Amino acid sequence: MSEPLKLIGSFGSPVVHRAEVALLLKGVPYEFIQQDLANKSELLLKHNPVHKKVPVLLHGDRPAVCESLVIIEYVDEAFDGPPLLPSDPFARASACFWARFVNEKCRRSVWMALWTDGQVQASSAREAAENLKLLEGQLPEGKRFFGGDTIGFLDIAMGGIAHWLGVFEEMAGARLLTEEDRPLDRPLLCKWARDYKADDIVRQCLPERGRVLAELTARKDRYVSIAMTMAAKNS
Ligand SMILES: N[C@@H](CCC(=O)N[C@@H](CS)C(=O)NCC(=O)O)C(=O)O
Repeated sequence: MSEPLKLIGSFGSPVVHRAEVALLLKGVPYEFIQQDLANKSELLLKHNPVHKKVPVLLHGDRPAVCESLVIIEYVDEAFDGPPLLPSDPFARASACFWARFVNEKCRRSVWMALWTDGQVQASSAREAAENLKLLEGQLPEGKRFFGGDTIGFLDIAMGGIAHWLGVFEEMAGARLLTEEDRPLDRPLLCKWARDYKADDIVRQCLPERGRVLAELTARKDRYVSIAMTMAAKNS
Protein backbone atom coordinates (compact mmCIF):
# COMPACT_ATOMS: atom_id res chain seq x y z
CA MET A 1 0.00 0.00 0.00
CA SER A 2 1.33 3.44 -0.87
CA GLU A 3 2.32 5.82 1.88
CA PRO A 4 -0.15 8.58 2.78
CA LEU A 5 0.36 12.02 1.27
CA LYS A 6 -0.84 15.10 3.07
CA LEU A 7 -0.70 18.66 1.83
CA ILE A 8 -0.91 21.45 4.38
CA GLY A 9 -2.34 24.44 2.55
CA SER A 10 -4.71 27.36 2.72
CA PHE A 11 -7.54 28.57 0.53
CA GLY A 12 -6.72 31.00 -2.26
CA SER A 13 -2.94 30.64 -2.16
CA PRO A 14 -1.14 30.60 -5.53
CA VAL A 15 1.80 28.69 -4.06
CA VAL A 16 -0.46 26.01 -2.58
CA HIS A 17 -2.13 25.80 -5.99
CA ARG A 18 1.28 24.87 -7.45
CA ALA A 19 1.58 21.86 -5.16
CA GLU A 20 -1.98 20.75 -5.86
CA VAL A 21 -1.57 20.96 -9.65
CA ALA A 22 1.62 18.90 -9.46
CA LEU A 23 -0.10 16.19 -7.39
CA LEU A 24 -3.19 16.14 -9.59
CA LEU A 25 -1.15 15.98 -12.80
CA LYS A 26 0.70 12.98 -11.40
CA GLY A 27 -2.59 11.42 -10.39
CA VAL A 28 -1.54 10.85 -6.78
CA PRO A 29 -4.29 11.01 -4.16
CA TYR A 30 -3.61 13.30 -1.21
CA GLU A 31 -5.36 14.67 1.82
CA PHE A 32 -5.65 18.46 1.97
CA ILE A 33 -5.18 19.86 5.47
CA GLN A 34 -6.65 23.34 5.60
CA GLN A 35 -4.51 25.83 7.51
CA ASP A 36 -5.75 29.03 9.14
CA LEU A 37 -2.81 31.35 8.53
CA ALA A 38 -4.04 33.78 11.17
CA ASN A 39 -3.81 31.00 13.73
CA LYS A 40 -1.10 28.58 12.63
CA SER A 41 -1.44 25.00 13.81
CA GLU A 42 1.14 23.01 15.72
CA LEU A 43 1.27 20.72 12.70
CA LEU A 44 2.45 23.56 10.40
CA LEU A 45 4.92 24.96 12.95
CA LYS A 46 6.35 21.50 13.56
CA HIS A 47 6.82 20.67 9.89
CA ASN A 48 7.92 24.07 8.58
CA PRO A 49 9.71 25.64 11.54
CA VAL A 50 11.98 27.65 9.22
CA HIS A 51 9.40 29.67 7.27
CA LYS A 52 6.13 28.70 9.03
CA LYS A 53 4.39 28.93 5.66
CA VAL A 54 2.27 26.76 3.38
CA PRO A 55 2.45 24.64 1.28
CA VAL A 56 4.01 21.77 3.18
CA LEU A 57 3.96 18.21 1.83
CA LEU A 58 4.04 15.21 4.15
CA HIS A 59 4.87 11.90 2.52
CA GLY A 60 4.66 8.96 4.89
CA ASP A 61 7.05 9.34 7.82
CA ARG A 62 9.64 11.38 5.96
CA PRO A 63 10.56 14.89 7.05
CA ALA A 64 8.31 17.49 5.42
CA VAL A 65 8.97 18.93 1.98
CA CYS A 66 8.55 22.72 2.02
CA GLU A 67 8.57 25.48 -0.61
CA SER A 68 6.23 25.15 -3.57
CA LEU A 69 8.86 24.80 -6.31
CA VAL A 70 10.74 22.17 -4.29
CA ILE A 71 7.45 20.31 -3.76
CA ILE A 72 6.82 20.19 -7.53
CA GLU A 73 10.32 18.79 -8.11
CA TYR A 74 9.84 16.22 -5.35
CA VAL A 75 6.44 15.13 -6.64
CA ASP A 76 7.87 14.83 -10.14
CA GLU A 77 10.67 12.53 -9.00
CA ALA A 78 8.82 10.56 -6.34
CA PHE A 79 5.83 9.48 -8.44
CA ASP A 80 5.11 7.96 -11.82
CA GLY A 81 2.93 9.80 -14.26
CA PRO A 82 3.55 12.51 -16.84
CA PRO A 83 6.89 14.28 -16.33
CA LEU A 84 6.65 17.84 -15.00
CA LEU A 85 10.26 18.83 -15.54
CA PRO A 86 12.07 18.23 -18.84
CA SER A 87 14.53 15.31 -18.86
CA ASP A 88 17.00 17.20 -21.06
CA PRO A 89 19.50 18.86 -18.67
CA PHE A 90 19.53 22.21 -20.50
CA ALA A 91 15.74 22.43 -20.80
CA ARG A 92 15.49 21.47 -17.14
CA ALA A 93 17.98 24.13 -16.04
CA SER A 94 16.15 26.69 -18.16
CA ALA A 95 12.73 25.84 -16.64
CA CYS A 96 14.26 26.11 -13.13
CA PHE A 97 15.88 29.45 -13.99
CA TRP A 98 12.61 30.97 -15.20
CA ALA A 99 10.60 29.55 -12.33
CA ARG A 100 12.99 31.29 -9.93
CA PHE A 101 12.68 34.43 -11.99
CA VAL A 102 8.90 34.25 -11.51
CA ASN A 103 9.30 33.71 -7.76
CA GLU A 104 11.79 36.48 -7.20
CA LYS A 105 12.29 39.29 -9.73
CA CYS A 106 8.92 39.12 -11.48
CA ARG A 107 6.88 38.66 -8.32
CA ARG A 108 8.61 41.58 -6.62
CA SER A 109 8.07 44.00 -9.51
CA VAL A 110 4.42 43.01 -9.86
CA TRP A 111 3.88 43.38 -6.12
CA MET A 112 5.41 46.86 -6.05
CA ALA A 113 3.46 47.90 -9.15
CA LEU A 114 0.22 46.81 -7.50
CA TRP A 115 0.61 48.13 -3.98
CA THR A 116 2.73 51.29 -4.10
CA ASP A 117 2.02 54.67 -5.67
CA GLY A 118 3.79 57.61 -7.32
CA GLN A 119 7.25 57.19 -8.82
CA VAL A 120 7.86 53.78 -7.27
CA GLN A 121 4.62 52.46 -8.71
CA ALA A 122 5.37 53.85 -12.18
CA SER A 123 8.88 52.41 -12.36
CA SER A 124 7.73 49.08 -10.89
CA ALA A 125 4.92 48.87 -13.48
CA ARG A 126 7.50 49.37 -16.24
CA GLU A 127 9.72 46.71 -14.71
CA ALA A 128 6.78 44.32 -14.29
CA ALA A 129 5.84 44.83 -17.94
CA GLU A 130 9.43 44.03 -18.98
CA ASN A 131 9.46 40.92 -16.82
CA LEU A 132 6.14 39.68 -18.21
CA LYS A 133 7.49 40.28 -21.71
CA LEU A 134 10.59 38.23 -20.89
CA LEU A 135 8.37 35.41 -19.67
CA GLU A 136 6.20 35.59 -22.76
CA GLY A 137 9.35 35.17 -24.83
CA GLN A 138 9.91 31.78 -23.19
CA LEU A 139 6.74 30.28 -24.69
CA PRO A 140 7.89 27.75 -27.30
CA GLU A 141 6.71 28.84 -30.72
CA GLY A 142 3.44 27.21 -31.77
CA LYS A 143 2.96 25.56 -28.37
CA ARG A 144 0.20 26.24 -25.88
CA PHE A 145 2.29 25.81 -22.77
CA PHE A 146 5.77 26.60 -21.50
CA GLY A 147 6.08 22.84 -21.11
CA GLY A 148 5.21 22.37 -24.81
CA ASP A 149 1.97 20.53 -25.57
CA THR A 150 1.27 19.83 -21.92
CA ILE A 151 1.53 21.74 -18.65
CA GLY A 152 4.99 21.57 -17.10
CA PHE A 153 7.09 22.99 -14.28
CA LEU A 154 7.17 26.61 -15.49
CA ASP A 155 3.44 26.63 -16.28
CA ILE A 156 2.72 25.47 -12.75
CA ALA A 157 5.12 28.04 -11.31
CA MET A 158 3.25 30.72 -13.26
CA GLY A 159 -0.23 29.72 -12.12
CA GLY A 160 -0.33 32.85 -9.96
CA ILE A 161 0.04 35.00 -13.06
CA ALA A 162 -2.74 33.09 -14.81
CA HIS A 163 -5.40 33.27 -12.11
CA TRP A 164 -4.35 35.61 -9.30
CA LEU A 165 -2.85 38.55 -11.17
CA GLY A 166 -6.26 39.59 -12.54
CA VAL A 167 -7.72 39.46 -9.03
CA PHE A 168 -4.90 41.62 -7.68
CA GLU A 169 -5.32 44.03 -10.60
CA GLU A 170 -8.98 44.41 -9.74
CA MET A 171 -8.20 45.01 -6.08
CA ALA A 172 -5.47 47.53 -6.81
CA GLY A 173 -7.18 49.25 -9.76
CA ALA A 174 -3.98 48.63 -11.76
CA ARG A 175 -3.49 46.97 -15.13
CA LEU A 176 -0.33 44.98 -15.78
CA LEU A 177 -1.33 42.16 -18.11
CA THR A 178 -4.83 42.92 -19.33
CA GLU A 179 -5.22 42.54 -23.06
CA GLU A 180 -7.07 45.79 -23.69
CA ASP A 181 -4.40 47.80 -21.97
CA ARG A 182 -1.85 48.70 -24.63
CA PRO A 183 1.15 48.89 -24.80
CA LEU A 184 1.63 46.65 -21.76
CA ASP A 185 -0.54 43.88 -23.14
CA ARG A 186 0.94 40.47 -23.73
CA PRO A 187 -1.44 38.61 -26.05
CA LEU A 188 0.49 35.32 -26.07
CA LEU A 189 0.78 35.34 -22.29
CA CYS A 190 -2.93 36.13 -21.97
CA LYS A 191 -3.74 33.23 -24.29
CA TRP A 192 -1.46 30.98 -22.27
CA ALA A 193 -3.28 32.08 -19.08
CA ARG A 194 -6.66 31.23 -20.62
CA ASP A 195 -5.42 27.81 -21.77
CA TYR A 196 -3.86 27.10 -18.38
CA LYS A 197 -7.07 27.96 -16.52
CA ALA A 198 -9.18 25.93 -18.96
CA ASP A 199 -7.14 22.75 -18.42
CA ASP A 200 -9.27 19.99 -16.88
CA ILE A 201 -6.73 19.13 -14.17
CA VAL A 202 -5.96 22.75 -13.28
CA ARG A 203 -9.67 23.50 -12.97
CA GLN A 204 -10.01 20.85 -10.30
CA CYS A 205 -7.95 22.95 -7.90
CA LEU A 206 -8.42 26.50 -9.18
CA PRO A 207 -10.11 28.42 -6.39
CA GLU A 208 -13.29 30.25 -7.35
CA ARG A 209 -12.40 33.80 -8.44
CA GLY A 210 -15.12 35.60 -6.49
CA ARG A 211 -14.14 33.93 -3.25
CA VAL A 212 -10.44 34.61 -3.86
CA LEU A 213 -11.26 38.26 -4.49
CA ALA A 214 -13.29 38.50 -1.28
CA GLU A 215 -10.65 36.79 0.87
CA LEU A 216 -7.68 38.68 -0.55
CA THR A 217 -9.46 42.03 -0.43
CA ALA A 218 -9.62 41.62 3.33
CA ARG A 219 -5.78 41.52 3.32
CA LYS A 220 -5.25 44.51 1.05
CA ASP A 221 -4.03 46.87 3.80
CA ARG A 222 -1.40 44.31 4.75
CA TYR A 223 -0.19 44.03 1.14
CA VAL A 224 0.13 47.82 0.86
CA SER A 225 2.03 48.00 4.13
CA ILE A 226 4.48 45.24 3.05
CA ALA A 227 5.09 46.98 -0.29
CA MET A 228 5.62 50.37 1.38
CA THR A 229 8.15 48.83 3.78
CA MET A 230 9.98 47.23 0.84
CA ALA A 231 10.00 50.56 -1.00
CA ALA A 232 11.33 52.40 2.07
CA LYS A 233 14.17 49.88 2.43
CA ASN A 234 15.18 50.45 -1.18
CA SER A 235 15.07 54.25 -1.12
N1 LIG B 1 8.37 30.75 -1.20
C1 LIG B 1 7.26 30.08 -0.56
C2 LIG B 1 6.18 31.09 -0.22
C3 LIG B 1 5.19 30.51 0.75
C4 LIG B 1 4.16 31.55 1.19
O1 LIG B 1 4.42 32.76 1.14
N2 LIG B 1 3.03 31.06 1.69
C5 LIG B 1 2.02 31.95 2.23
C6 LIG B 1 0.66 31.58 1.70
S1 LIG B 1 0.40 32.31 0.13
C7 LIG B 1 1.99 31.77 3.75
O2 LIG B 1 2.04 30.68 4.24
N3 LIG B 1 1.89 32.87 4.47
C8 LIG B 1 1.82 32.87 5.90
C9 LIG B 1 2.68 33.91 6.53
O3 LIG B 1 3.31 34.70 5.80
O4 LIG B 1 2.73 33.96 7.76
C10 LIG B 1 6.74 28.97 -1.49
O5 LIG B 1 6.90 29.10 -2.71
O6 LIG B 1 6.22 27.96 -1.00
